[in-house]
Order: sequence, then structure tokens, then C-alpha cells
Amino acid sequence: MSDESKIVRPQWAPKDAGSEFASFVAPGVANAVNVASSESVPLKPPGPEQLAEGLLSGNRALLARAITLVESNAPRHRAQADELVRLIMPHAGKSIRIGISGPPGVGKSTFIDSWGCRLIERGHKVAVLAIDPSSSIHRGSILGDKTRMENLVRHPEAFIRPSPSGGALGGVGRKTRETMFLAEAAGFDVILVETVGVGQSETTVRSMTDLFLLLQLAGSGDDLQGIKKGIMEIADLIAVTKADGDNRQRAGLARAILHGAVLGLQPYTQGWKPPVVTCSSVSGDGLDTIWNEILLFREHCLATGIFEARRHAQIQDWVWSMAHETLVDAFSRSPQVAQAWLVAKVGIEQGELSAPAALKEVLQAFRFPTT
Ligand SMILES: Nc1nc2c(ncn2[C@@H]2O[C@H](COP(=O)(O)OP(=O)(O)OP(=O)(O)O)[C@@H](O)[C@H]2O)c(=O)[nH]1
Ligand SMILES: [Mg+2]
Repeated sequence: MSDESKIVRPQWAPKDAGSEFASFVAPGVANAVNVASSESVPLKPPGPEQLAEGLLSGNRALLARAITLVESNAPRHRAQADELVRLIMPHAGKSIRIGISGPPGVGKSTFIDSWGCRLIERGHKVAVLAIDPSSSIHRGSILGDKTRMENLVRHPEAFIRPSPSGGALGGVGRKTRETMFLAEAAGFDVILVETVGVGQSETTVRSMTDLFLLLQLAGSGDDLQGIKKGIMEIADLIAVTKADGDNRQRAGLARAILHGAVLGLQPYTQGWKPPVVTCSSVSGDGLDTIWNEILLFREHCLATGIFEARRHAQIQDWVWSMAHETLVDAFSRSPQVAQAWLVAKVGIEQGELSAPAALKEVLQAFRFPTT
């Protein structure tokens, strides 16, 4: 548009102004879609009802927006998120919730990628959620996970959500739970909650799932080095990974050793001895066996009432951890506590207040906000 005749000079432009003051009128595009029309992107962000309705009809974009809402740390979003969760709760729960853990590098992401694809071939819809206690500090692993699940991520029947960031593990736990309910309401019937097997996060995952699958590496072959007893005690199923190529034999040996170790443990799920299997995410060996064991486990839990009891315990645990989190949050935001703490600190400095007396002052200043 170098032609001067197409330049539109604004009225306020000085008479002797050059083309730097000009506006240009661009030609229109034939058959363009009016993106501002009411049928496209809603101008206002969708409210809880609209989100609930959308995700119940399986709209993945609205599911993603709903998850963003429950993950928000902004206090003004909390009421909306609570309303959304209330609306979808009657539609949640129709799934099997599987916790997956194992030491770094054991092959969790690769396993979920190939196993998840198999489950989809069987007609399931698979949601993968991650709990990564390190994510708020070190975000690299999340990006890594995304790329390592490259087959699953392409399926419309899969939904992968990395760990919510920010806050204590308690907060992450709540967000992951609520995300799980949203995914269930959107029709996902297999929920995989992945965590790195290095800390407290396994207990959180255990408390929100029906079954806990522990992935293990074949060690040097003749010992259980590096395998924490605590984590084996909460497992319902153990799989020795990377049972392919040269590693097949060692994996078989590790399976036998772990099987012996499991016999000596009190089972986490009454009446169920955790099976120990081998698998390979590369060759696919053992992947179907794992699913078949899970179906047997579910049958056992349904027949004995364990399934229902565990679901109740999951809700109780959710409420309890929310109560905990709400109290800690209110306590740390309380102006009365802040004031009492200032006074108590001076008292400590001047040697007038003992630690128990200071604690009493601070706790007594706390009033739970009523609105
Ligand atoms: N041979 C073989 N290699 C595997 C198998 N599964 C995973 N690997 C390899 O093991 C390495 C680690 O796999 P990941 O799936 O990233 O392990 P991870 O447990 O998710 O690791 P973190 O997320 O870092 O804790 C990768 O190089 C994989 O290619 C398997 O079944 N066989
Ligand atoms: Mg991983």
C-alpha cells in the first residue's frame, strides 16, 4: 500500500504531517469468519453451570478450563470452583482410580504411554494426572513427561494433565482430586495418578485411589537394595519394568525376589496378596496381564465391600485435608495472629516470654473468619 491516495489522515493530524500520522485501510478478506460473533468464543468466561454442562457433554476444551479454575490459587475463584465441583460430583466416580509410582527413571511415563494406548484400544477413556512434589521448584520433568507420552497424547480418548503447581503437597492433592472428579464427569473411566516414588506424595496418591501400582527396576539381581519397604506395604500390584532384551532374565529374578518379600508383608488390601509381574513398555509383554490383575482386584474389592469403603475413605480424607489446608491458610492470613506474633517476638527477644507462653498467645489470638 504505497499509494498515497489510500492513506487516511486523521482529522487531528497537523496539516504538514507526513505519512507517519496516517492510518491505512486494509482490504477485507473474502469469506472470512467473524470471530467476534456470538457462536464462537464466549466473551465472558464460562461460569460453573456452563463449565459443568460442557464437560458433562464431553467438551475437552471446557474440561481444560474447568481444571484451570479448580487449580487457581486466587481466592475469588474458590467459590466458583466449589460450585463447579458440587454440580459435577453426582456424575463423578464411575472409574477405576489407579495410583502409579516408582523410583525416578523406572519407566513410569513410558509405561503409561504404551499401557494407556492399549486401554484405549479396549474402549476405555484414560485420564493421566501427575503429582510431582518437586514441580513448583523444578518444572523440567513435567515438560519431559509430556513429550514421553507422545503416543497417548495424540488420542482423543486420552487426557494428560501435568502436576498443578504451587503450594504445599496438601494443596496439590486437593487440586488433583478435584481434577480427577472433573475428568470422571467428562467420561474418563480409567484415571491414572502418577507420582515419583521419593517421598510423601505416595501416601497422598494412595489416599485418593482404589489401587496402587508400584513399578520397580531389576536391581543387581540378588538384593532388594533401594526398594523401600514402606512403599511396598501400600502396593496392590508390583511390576518389574524393562523386562526386555538382555534385561529379561534379571527382571524375572527380581520378580521372584519381590514375590518372596511381599509374602512377608501385611497386605494393604485385606484378602489380596499383591501379585508381582514383569512387563516391558517396549515389547508390550506383561501389559495385558497387569490390566487383567487389576480387573481381578476390582472384583475382589467389589465383592468384599472394600471398594465402597475405600471410596468413602477417599471422600473423608479429601474433607479432612481441605479442613487442614483451610485452617493453615486462615491462620497465616489472620491479622490478629500477625499482631500477636509481633508482640510475642519482642517478648522472646527481651527474655520475658517462654516458647510455650508465646505459642499460647499466638494461638489464642486466632479467630476463624466467619465470612
Ligand atoms: N528397554 C526399555 N527401556 C524402557 C522401558 N520403559 C522405559 N524405558 C526407558 O527408561 C528411561 C526412563 O523412562 P521414563 O518413562 O522416562 O521413566 P520415569 O519413571 O517416567 O522417569 P521420571 O519421570 O524421571 O521419574 C527412558 O529412556 C525410557 O526409554 C522398557 O520397557 N524397556
Ligand atoms: Mg516420568
